[in-house]
Amino acid sequence: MRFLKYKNRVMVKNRLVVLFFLMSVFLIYSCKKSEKVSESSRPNIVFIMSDDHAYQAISAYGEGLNNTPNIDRIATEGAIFNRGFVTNSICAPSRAVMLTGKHSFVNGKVDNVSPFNWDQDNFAKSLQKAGYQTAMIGKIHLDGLPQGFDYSNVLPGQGKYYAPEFIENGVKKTYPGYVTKVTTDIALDWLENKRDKEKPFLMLYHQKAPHRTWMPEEKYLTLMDDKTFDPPTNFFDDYEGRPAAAAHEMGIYKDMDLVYDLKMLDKEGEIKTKYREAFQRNYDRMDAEQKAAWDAYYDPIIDEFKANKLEGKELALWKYNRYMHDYLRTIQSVDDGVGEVLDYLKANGLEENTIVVYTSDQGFYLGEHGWFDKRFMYEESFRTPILVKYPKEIKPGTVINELVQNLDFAPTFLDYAGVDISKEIQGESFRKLVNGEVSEWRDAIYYTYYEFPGEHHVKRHYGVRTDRYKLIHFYYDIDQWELYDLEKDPSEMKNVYNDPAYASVKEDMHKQLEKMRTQYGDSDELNQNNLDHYLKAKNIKH
Ligand code: SGN
Ligand code: CA
Repeated sequence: MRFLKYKNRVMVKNRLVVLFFLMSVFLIYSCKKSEKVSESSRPNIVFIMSDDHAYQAISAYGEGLNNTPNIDRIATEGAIFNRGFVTNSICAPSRAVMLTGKHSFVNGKVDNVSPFNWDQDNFAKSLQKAGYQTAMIGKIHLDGLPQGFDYSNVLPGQGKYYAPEFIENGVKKTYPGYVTKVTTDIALDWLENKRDKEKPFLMLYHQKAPHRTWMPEEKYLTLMDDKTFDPPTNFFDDYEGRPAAAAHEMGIYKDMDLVYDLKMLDKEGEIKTKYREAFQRNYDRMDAEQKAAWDAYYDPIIDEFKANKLEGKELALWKYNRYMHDYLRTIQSVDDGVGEVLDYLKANGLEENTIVVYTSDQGFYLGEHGWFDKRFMYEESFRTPILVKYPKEIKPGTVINELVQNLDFAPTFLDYAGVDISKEIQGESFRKLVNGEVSEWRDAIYYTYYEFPGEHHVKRHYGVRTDRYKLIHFYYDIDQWELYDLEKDPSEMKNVYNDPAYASVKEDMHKQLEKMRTQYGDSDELNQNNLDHYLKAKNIKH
């Protein structure tokens, strides 16, 4: 009996061991299998962003200023957004909004001066946790080591056009050559040699161009040289009824520096301007060959400029044309880079399962209201280009006219990757919108801007935009309300806030504004806090 009992026990034990073994094998196999299946189906994401790229300067938007065949490919093969907007039209805050999916007054990066808290959640961190390989390449404009990235190679601050410095995983080094090309090469190198090819990837590929001071790449110095650009119809704006706009310091005629912005660095040193030395330092970064190409192009223009002694309207139009040529030339190199990345994806069988987004950190004025730069809630800087392709899901030639904001990128990427979207995120995924699967979408968007007193003199403001109307409140050293009927006045030349014909629109828009402020958690008190911090950081006495 004893022996039988023992034998039984051994048999049971053996069976258990076998069962345990089989279960383990099954578990290991099934886990691996499900991991593989879900990982291989998760889309890769290439998030391309340039700095200050106006939608007017992308040929897919049809303004006819230039030709960007590669950026246009994203629209042709995917979707173009006609009402893409930012929440705060300035560089570093815009990047913080994109990463966190939260408004500036929530993520804390309200202006280019305030610090960014990398410890808070961002979508790259979430994707990394979910098994993505992540990389951040190019301009980030947020101090500190980027968090959420397996690899980072970023420009310090604004970055330089020639012989740019980069910070690779925290270590500084200088690259010879032109920044746009260098950034593209780093991106291609990461795709080909540095990432773990077994995992889905997220790559933020962010160009410095076409940011001021618009220094073109050698090969594009003469691009469109025979083209004369006509300025927008409101180039000679008198800012009537818009005192905040009148207070600007971003006029092409009034504020552009002849040397720093317009490259009139004469060898004789006769053209003396406030920022001549600063431009000399940028020029000196070029090597001998680059300088020779630069001089061959600009020297005759400088001679002609000195001989012609233009004034008034003629001088304004000359400045506008110099600006447009340089600005658009820097974009041509950006477009080349987009082409190289798209070609890489195609050649490596990654095209079908990769989402490619092209956008800018905000829009930009190309002479509208007589301006360069951004910051205002007026259309050209409030809007931003957004083009998205994802062959697996998005129909070629899709056009989106709904109000979408840079606040929506984080939740959209998480949605595509099948990762939970935290309740704290304030944006909405536009995945279903692009697929035509939603019948309801937001009918208004909210905006804030804080960097005043500051460069370009754009006063603090916030506002709301619906499909047709826009209400803006400028505050701090001014208390000015503006209302625009975008259908009748798309160039925003006529402030109808005090027009009795718009009394009920005004009332509705005030209600909309309050609704937005409550929904997102903004208030006058928050504005005051942000203002106090800013003035302290800039050492300005209140
Ligand atoms: C620099 C530019 C400004 C620009 C800000 C912000 N001046 O200060 O013209 O408005 O950046 O741009 S420059 O002399 O340095 O070129 S942002 O895109 O970084 O927000
Ligand atoms: Ca910018």
